[in-house]
Order: sequence, then C-alpha cells, then structure tokens
Amino acid sequence: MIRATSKGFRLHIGFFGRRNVGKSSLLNAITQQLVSIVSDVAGTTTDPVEKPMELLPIGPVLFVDTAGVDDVGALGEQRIAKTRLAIERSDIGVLVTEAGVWTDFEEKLLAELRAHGIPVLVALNKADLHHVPIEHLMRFEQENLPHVKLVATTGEGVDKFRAKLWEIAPAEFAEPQVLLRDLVAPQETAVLVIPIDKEAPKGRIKQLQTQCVRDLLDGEACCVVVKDAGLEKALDNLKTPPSIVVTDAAVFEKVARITPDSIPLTAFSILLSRLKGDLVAQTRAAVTVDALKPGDKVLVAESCTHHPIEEDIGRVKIPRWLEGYIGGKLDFTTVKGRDFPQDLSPYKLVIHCGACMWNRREMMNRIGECHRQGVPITNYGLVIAYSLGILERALEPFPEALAAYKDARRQQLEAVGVSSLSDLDAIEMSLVN
Ligand SMILES: Nc1nc2c(ncn2[C@@H]2O[C@H](COP(=O)(O)OP(=O)(O)OP(=O)(O)O)[C@@H](O)[C@H]2O)c(=O)[nH]1
Ligand code: SF4
Ligand SMILES: [Mg+2]
Repeated sequence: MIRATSKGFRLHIGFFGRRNVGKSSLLNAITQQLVSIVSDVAGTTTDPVEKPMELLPIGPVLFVDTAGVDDVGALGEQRIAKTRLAIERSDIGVLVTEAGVWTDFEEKLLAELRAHGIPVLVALNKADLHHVPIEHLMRFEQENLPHVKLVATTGEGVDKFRAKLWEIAPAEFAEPQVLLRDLVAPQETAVLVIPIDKEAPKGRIKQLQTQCVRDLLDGEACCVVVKDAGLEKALDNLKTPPSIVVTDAAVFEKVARITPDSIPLTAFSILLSRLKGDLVAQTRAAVTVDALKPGDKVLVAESCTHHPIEEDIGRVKIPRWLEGYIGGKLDFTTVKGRDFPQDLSPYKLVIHCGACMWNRREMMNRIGECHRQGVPITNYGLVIAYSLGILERALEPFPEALAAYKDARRQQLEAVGVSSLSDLDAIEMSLVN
C-alpha cells in the first residue's frame, strides 16, 4: 500500500493580521495569481483561503490567507475562531500589518503565534503609503524579529519576503528526514536494487542506500536488498508483492523490465530529489529534454568532489541515453562540488546528481539560482527515466510530481497541436516504426 504524499512535505504558511492590511493582496502578489479576493472593504476574507504552490527555494508550500482578527460581534467571533485554527496548523506565521502600525493588537497576535512555537515573519505592508518609525524597527531588531517592508499591490519587496521565509523555515523542512518509509506501511516490504558494479564504493554500499534501510526499519517495514541480477528471483520468493522497488538509476531499464507493472517502481535519485530538492520542479525540468536540439549545451553537475563514483553515469550513460533520445550529439559540460558556473545562460538544461552529500538548503539554493537564471534543472534519475520512457511509472508513488509531469506533457502537446497523450504515443510509435 502506498500512502498519499504526506501533507508534512508542504510547509504551511499562514497570513494573519487586522482586516484590510493587505493579507490577501500579499497572497496574490507572491503567487502571482488572483487567489484571494481583495477589496478596500474591511472583512473581505471570511473563511481561510488555501493555495498550494511550489515556492522556490523552499519547495512545496501551502499558503493560508485568513480573515482579519480585529473583528467584533458574533460573526467576527466565528471568523476569529477559524483564524485560530489556521494558526494551529501553520508552520510559519506571517503577521501582516500596515507600515507604521504596531499596537497592543499586533503584540497580542505576535504572542499568540509565538505561543504555538512557530517562527514569525512581520510583513510591513503598504510601505508606499506609510513610513516605518525607527522605534518600530529598533523593537524588531532588539527581539531579533524578522521583518520586511512590502508593497503588496506592486510586488515590491516580495523577493525579500520569500528569502526571509526560507531563512526562518523550520529545520525539518530545510532537512526533511523521511526517505521512503511513508511509501511502505509497517510490516510491508520494499525491495532495494543495488548493482555492485565498478562504480560501487569498495567493500560497502552507498550512504544513501544504507539510510534507506535504516529509514525502512524506523518505519517498522521490511527490506530486501538485492543486486539487479537477483531481482527476478527475489520477487518470485516473496509471498506478497513488495510495496515498492527502488533501484539505482544506472540499471533502471533492466529493473523496469523485470518488475511487474503492478509493483510501484522508482529510483534512489528520485527519492533524493524529493528529500533534498524539489521533485515537482525537477520533474517539469526533465520534460524540457524534448526541447533539446543537437549541439545544445547541457550542464551535468555533481555535489561531491572526493570520489568519482558517478563517473560512468554522469559522463557516459546519461549522455548516451539523452543523445539516443534526441537523436543527435549534445555538448556536455561536467562540474563537481562548488565548481558551478555563475553564468548559466549558455546551458539549455542542468542535470544534477541527487546531492546525497549536501543538506537541502544547499541544494535548494542551487535550484533557486537556476530558476532565477531561467535554466531548467532536473536530476539524474528523472532524466534517465524520461529518456528511457519510464518516468510516468517512476513517479506513480508521488501524486503531485505525477500530476506535474502530466501537466507538462499536456502543455507540450498543446504547443505542437496534438490533443491527447495517446495521440502523441501513436505519433511517436509511427516515427519509431
Ligand atoms: N497602497 C497600497 N494599498 C494596498 C497594499 N496592499 C493592499 N492594499 C489595498 O488595501 C485594501 C485591502 O487589501 P486586502 O488584500 O483585501 O486586505 P486583507 O488584509 O486581505 O483584508 P480582509 O480580507 O478584509 O481582512 C485593498 O484595497 C488593497 O488594494 C499596498 O501595499 N499598498
Ligand atoms: S553527492 Fe552526488 S555525485 Fe556525490 S555520491 Fe552523492 S549523488 Fe553521487
Ligand atoms: Mg483578505
């Protein structure tokens, strides 16, 4: 059994404050969409409005816009009760106030947010209309209270706001710990496929693979570890099929052939994209492979420098599979560790290793940099699966990434005037034949 993607992977960010301070405007500014109704009538937002989105560099977040909590009367009390519930499920509280306004009301709201043990970011909105007095700034500094000046109606300060959210994000979001145990129920089994080839470190298995074993044991799940050559026999031996097969991407094609379609299948590096990177954004980037043309520059980046264990996969296999997929030669550059070009403009695509040696903040900063420069960044396992035609299958355990994949493919179809995925498959088949 596979459980739906845990809500725990989404950082919940609640917007709180008086009525009419611009909470809904701020939500619209950050999402660049009309998510929440804005008006100059106080009390416009009555029930909490939720908006899930990918917010780089944090990753998946859920914004919750709430009703102003300075309301009075019976209706006001109901709104306040709903807003309180929203505080309880927030991981970050954004206290929105008008620049220059900081009264007992804001102090009480701050105390309430802090009582829930969540980090607070003060958004000093409408900075175009009002000045922030120095004593307010001093008070924030003294208490080390993160704050940012904004004009929600124009988007001014929104980049800084996003950066501050990232700075104060709780450690478990910056460094989530669940590798795959949310995909395998207690007492169920996961099969890990680890080829012991010339790339394998001498006398041991890779750290990530050891962590997967530990993660499964922590989840009271069972774990079968096999080489690719032993997979078929191992599956035959199991009385009940495993909940998932996780493979090294280097043998993805073979493992996909052996593993029955009814058994979910993914790769270690796809688990890493979810853990350390942004699986949804990196999935969308994998689909941009279709836009590559012979001669285009592709950057292959690895996080570690000290051992060339990915030598073969990054330098030989990925180029071979990708060039086979696009039907021509590409211009690959390979970099390691911090040796990452500042100017990414020559590249059409960045393919990154899973960054098992890095923490999530580091990887997300790199993803954020690519995003700022408008260059898609994907990951080894995702691009391998895509070029081998098995990405949809490899994403089945991750509903949000699967939806992003289908959406990206649909957009591609629309761009070439094909009306459905099955039509595209038919066209691809006719080209192959
Ligand atoms: N000048 C200026 N006006 C703003 C700014 N942000 C919001 N407004 C205006 O302030 C009014 C209230 O904005 P909303 O976003 O609806 O405020 P809210 O906090 O969601 O209000 P409630 O839902 O009633 O609690 C609207 O007329 C907005 O256009 C800003 O930065 N500058
Ligand atoms: S940091 Fe990257 S290249 Fe180095 S071992 Fe981990 S996944 Fe491989
Ligand atoms: Mg509102």
